[in-house]
Amino acid sequence: MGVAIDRASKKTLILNNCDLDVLVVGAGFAGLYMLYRCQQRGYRVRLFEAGDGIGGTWYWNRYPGARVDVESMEYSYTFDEKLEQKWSWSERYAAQPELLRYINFCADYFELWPNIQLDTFVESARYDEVDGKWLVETTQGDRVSTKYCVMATGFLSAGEIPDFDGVGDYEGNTYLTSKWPKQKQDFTGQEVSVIGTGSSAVQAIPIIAKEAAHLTVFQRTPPFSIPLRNEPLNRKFETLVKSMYREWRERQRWQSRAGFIAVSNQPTYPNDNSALEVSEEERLSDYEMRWESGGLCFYSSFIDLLTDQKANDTLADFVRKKTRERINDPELAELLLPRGYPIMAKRLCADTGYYEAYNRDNVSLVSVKDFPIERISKRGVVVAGKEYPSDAIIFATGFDAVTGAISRIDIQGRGGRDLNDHWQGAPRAYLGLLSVGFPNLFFLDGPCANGALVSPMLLSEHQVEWVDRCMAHIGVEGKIAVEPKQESEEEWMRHMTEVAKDSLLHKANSWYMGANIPGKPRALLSYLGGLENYRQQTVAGEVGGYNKLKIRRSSSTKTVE
Ligand code: N01
Repeated sequence: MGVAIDRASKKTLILNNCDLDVLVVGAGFAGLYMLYRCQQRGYRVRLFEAGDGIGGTWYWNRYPGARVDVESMEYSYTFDEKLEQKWSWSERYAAQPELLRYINFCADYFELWPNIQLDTFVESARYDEVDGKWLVETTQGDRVSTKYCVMATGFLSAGEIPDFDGVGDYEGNTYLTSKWPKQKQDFTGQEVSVIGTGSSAVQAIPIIAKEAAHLTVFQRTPPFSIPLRNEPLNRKFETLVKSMYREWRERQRWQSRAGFIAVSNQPTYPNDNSALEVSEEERLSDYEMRWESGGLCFYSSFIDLLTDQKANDTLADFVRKKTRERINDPELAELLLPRGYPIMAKRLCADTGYYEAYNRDNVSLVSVKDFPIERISKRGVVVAGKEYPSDAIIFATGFDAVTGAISRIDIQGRGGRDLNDHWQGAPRAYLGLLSVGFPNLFFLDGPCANGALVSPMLLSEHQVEWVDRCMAHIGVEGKIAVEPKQESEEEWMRHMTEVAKDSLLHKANSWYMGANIPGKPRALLSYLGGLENYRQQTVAGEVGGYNKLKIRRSSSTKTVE
């Protein structure tokens, strides 16, 4: 097939009528690993990426302060022991540029570049039942046919700016955290507005506050945020992890709730006790230990924190008390303290100096909970009739999460059925991997899997390996169509509902529920059964030669039971 990209000049070839075994869409961690597995199998494979660099979310989210909030030693590929030993992180939580360096290093190391085509946005994919192939078209004019198509488009990749009146008339500069310019932006001496207080804003605000003449933050829902406690990577900790990486990874996979086990530089097990069945002393001791460790380790605290409101309240009260201590002005603290929804029902934030930024004279907060942003004027942001003049407005307003990137592609399956119609009301996908009526179309980190609540690295590796085995089982020769049986998809959807029935996630308006996007149906987008359970369910889906799938070869229809 030849080389798709000259990496130095970034020139791409337009592919016309090219015939592939596998097309991978998206060059984040999941897509690149999928490409690697396909190359290892010797498939005719190509990866299309919309950006002019690889890295997915870490390519686009270049806003000041962007860094991962899962520990670097755990947020890295787990499938290659040599790579694990070779790479060394500089910080406990790597910043965006270092993550991008790591991803590019991996692409070099695994020799992925020849099959990566950048600057290529997939516009449509239509299934041709006669040939058993997907016909894929891109905005730059490629037309390829492919037996399998793997959507590795990411669950936080479709950035969203709310439809504020007047944005088009605004005379200052606008920014979207999820599509930040490549060049450093200098806010020195400027009046800057930030809209939103989710994870992105919480990271960006303390840094922009130090630069801007004045920073105004528009907050609709106060987040729960835990100090990250980032630091240069502790070399003893690195040596410890590297000396037991296989065991560490197995514990991440099988004996953690969300895919990470490091707490205070030690491997730990999740706390399987109820927060309500231990003494207050024991409960507070667990919370204190996690607060001191920092970051997201509260996800592996008491087992009922996300299913029992009273248990949840104990942690929410603890975090509010700690947070209050970080804010000098008690009135301001009341505005910043999260209330009215369970802690962790929206994604926890992890910050470096977020609340302390509000102790500065040049930072002010405008609550838009009761008085929403009215419009954007020529000069700034208008709330309750008052204009807040701004030289720059930063939209830290999040994503059309989980389904957004897929739904922006025109996907038509068997009989011309539209994927957006199939997912109307709520997305449906067996194991989060395949949907009825869309043969040979796999989703990675998509809806109905547990991308939202576990370490995405572990989930995507597991899914890639599942897809790889499935494709190898079925093969790439001849005419093939694989999709879930109708009853398999329905059974998975029932299971998803069953495991979520006691969850407190329903009590918050979050991207987990699609509730941050006006008009998006409110539905749980992710599987809440936990990583270990998901892995067991997917492994069970492979027994008996994938007997939950309908596999058709050539012109004969063969249902593998
Ligand atoms: O987006 P968000 P994000 N008027 O949806 C507000 C991951 N991530 O980009 O909460 C006023 O969390 C909205 O208000 P509300 C992580 O999984 C990870 O920050 O809907 N405000 C909210 O405050 C995270 O969860 C990392 O009431 C409006 C904000 O905009 C996910 O990405 C770093 C509004 C959006 O927050 C998304 O995070 C960054 C309106 N009309 C992100 N519309 C790390 O690894 C929206 N908002 C550290």
